[in-house]
Parts: sequence; structure tokens; C-alpha cells
Amino acid sequence: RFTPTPEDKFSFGLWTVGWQGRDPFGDATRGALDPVESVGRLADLGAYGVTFHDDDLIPFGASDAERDAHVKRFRQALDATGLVVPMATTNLFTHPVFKDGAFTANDRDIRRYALRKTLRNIDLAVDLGARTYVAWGGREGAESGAAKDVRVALDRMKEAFDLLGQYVTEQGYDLRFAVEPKPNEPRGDILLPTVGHALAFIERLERPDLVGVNPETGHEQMAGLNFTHGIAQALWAGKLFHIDLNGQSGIKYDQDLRFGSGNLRDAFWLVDLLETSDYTGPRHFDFKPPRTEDMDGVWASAAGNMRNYLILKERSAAFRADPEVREALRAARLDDLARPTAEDGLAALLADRAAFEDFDVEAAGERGMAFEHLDQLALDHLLGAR
Ligand code: GLT
Ligand code: MN
Ligand code: MN
Ligand code: MN
Repeated sequence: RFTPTPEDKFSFGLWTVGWQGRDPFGDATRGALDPVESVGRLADLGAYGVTFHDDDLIPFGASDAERDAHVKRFRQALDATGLVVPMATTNLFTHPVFKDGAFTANDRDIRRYALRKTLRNIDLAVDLGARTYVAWGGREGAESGAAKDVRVALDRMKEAFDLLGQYVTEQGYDLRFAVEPKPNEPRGDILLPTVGHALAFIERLERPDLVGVNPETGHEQMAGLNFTHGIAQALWAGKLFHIDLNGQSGIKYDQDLRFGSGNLRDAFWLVDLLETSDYTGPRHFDFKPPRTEDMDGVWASAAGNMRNYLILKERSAAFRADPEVREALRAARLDDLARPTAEDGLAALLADRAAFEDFDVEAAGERGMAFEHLDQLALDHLLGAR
């Protein structure tokens, strides 16, 4: 029970378990982790996939020969464990060259370099079987007003995604892009700060079908937003290409806690939504084992993500199967919400006296919505009290 298997489609970034605990105030608290060891440990824990930034796998600045050797070892570890690479991404934020961003850096040389770095890793991603390419623009932003002309920067951002889309189309790659929003950190303000901003941006691209979103739990919550609502809108738009699951407690720095810690109620509703949706992609964890942990703590933290997901999945299924919940959903008129408002058409609506002239607004205003009973049932299920 609550033991993950590859069918659960849990995946982890190399940078998550490999995080050494460096933060703005303190040095690393753990040593470097060999990607090959991560692959083995994650497979042992029941994961299905592993994801990476170019620089997680191949140290920045490595020679071609070194690069080939790193890729070869990694590929052997994948083959030995059966772990797959569903997604990959580019590190466009660590090296000082990216201090003012990558695709939207004011310096054109840096923008061209960022595109070449990305295109190069796309080849490797496809070679390793990835179907999704994440783009987190952590350094695309500003700390001050005049430093960034946001409308022009968005032109450059569009130009970048149009070129990336052209490349995968011309290469015949089966690869889609997923934009990962974040409101701030490391920049004071980041472009495409929320799921909503990203969805609107995507529609302006030359190949919008190739681009969706990769929302991260904590990033929406850093903006004070309801993550589950954001995911619901991404699903509604057909744009949930990937997801980064983790934990966050309210509006503060990006905590990247293990999934299930932080806002547990939002985690419950998120699992409830995903498991009742048509999303079939990976359940990807983008968390950071706290720097208080040694390596045993890292693997305990990694396992906790999956365990919490599976517990919440069971709790959600119990909630949905409970006859009292079904009755409460009816009392709360969820079935009524599912009915079109004017399936009889505009003319019939205008002619319908019961809709307006004869409508008893006062009586309708007095109808209770019965949401509290419904929510208490949910909380009872979440807490295991039913
Ligand atoms: C970085 C960031 C994450 C992104 C990763 C992809 S890297 O750790 O904080 O949210 O998903 O670039
Ligand atoms: Mn984060
Ligand atoms: Mn992060
Ligand atoms: Mn992320």
C-alpha cells in the first residue's frame, strides 16, 4: 500500500535529489551526487522517470569527449534500470552570462548563445526519448523599471519560441515545449509570472500547438494563487503538457518542499483534479530536500513525495466514491453548473419571462449553497476521519 511503481509515472529532476543545499546565506551541506547513482536510487524507490538540465548531466564547459562519456554512462544507467527520460530542459540561469536573462537578455550575443545552448540540448533530449522540453525563464526579468522594456522583451521571448518551434518542426522531432511560470526569484520580477500570463503568451506564437505549460505548485502559491485552479484552467485550454509538484507554505521564498508538505489542502484538490482529468503525463517532482538532511534524508524526502501523492490519491478516490459526498455534490448544485445556461438559445432566453420578469430574485437569493457540509466531508476524507 502506497508503494510507488513505474505505472504511477513519478519522475524526478536530477537537480532535485542532487541539490547540495547551497542557498543565498550558506554553503553546500551535501556533496555532489553522481547522476548514475540518482538513477539507480530513484528506480529502487519506484520512480518511472528522470529529467535533467544539460548542465546536470554534462558539467558546463565539458569537452565533446567528456560530454560523450557522461551521456554514455547515463544511458547505460537508464538501460539497466528501465527508467525513462520524459522531459529535459536547459540551464539558462546559473552561469554569470545569464545574469540578465537568456532569451530576453538585453545583450544580443547572450540571446544567441542561449538559443544555441538550448538547441544543442534539444538534440540530446530527443535522443534520450524526451517528448517534453521545459523552459523555465528564471532570469528573464528585472529588478528595476527602465532596465527592461517588457513589451520588447516579450517580442524577443516570442522570437525564441518561434525559432525553437521551427527547429523541432524542421528536424521532425516529436517534442513539445512547456513554459514554466514563476513570479519572482531569482529575478525581482520574472516575465510570464503565472500560468495565466503564460497561456496568453502562447497564443501569440507562430506554432501555439507546440507550446503548453509546466506549472509548479509552489510558484503559483508564491503569487498567492490557487494552484489547483491554475491547473484546471491549463487543462481546460488543453495546455497541461507537464507539471512540477512540490510543497509551499504561503507567499514567501520558493520553498520547493516535498509534495504534501506546505499547503496540504491544495495538494489534496490537485491530486483529486489530476486523477479525475485526462492528464496522462508524468507526475514530476521538483522539490529540494532541505539542507538539514544528509543523504538518507534526501532519499526519505524523495520517497515522501510519492507516498504523499498515493495517499492523497486514495483519499480523493474515497471522497468521490462516498454516497454522502455524491448527495452533497447534488445539494451544492454541481450538476446544475454542468448544464449549459441557455441551450435554448439567445432568442428563447430573451423571451423567457421566468428568467427575468417573473424571476423571484429574493427567493433565489435566500437559497443556501450547502458548500460547508460538502467541504467538511472533504476534510474528513483528507484527514482519514471517514
Ligand atoms: C530550477 C527551478 C525549477 C525549474 C527547473 C527547470 S530548474 O530549479 O527552480 O522550478 O523547474 O529549469
Ligand atoms: Mn520552485
Ligand atoms: Mn526550483
Ligand atoms: Mn520547477
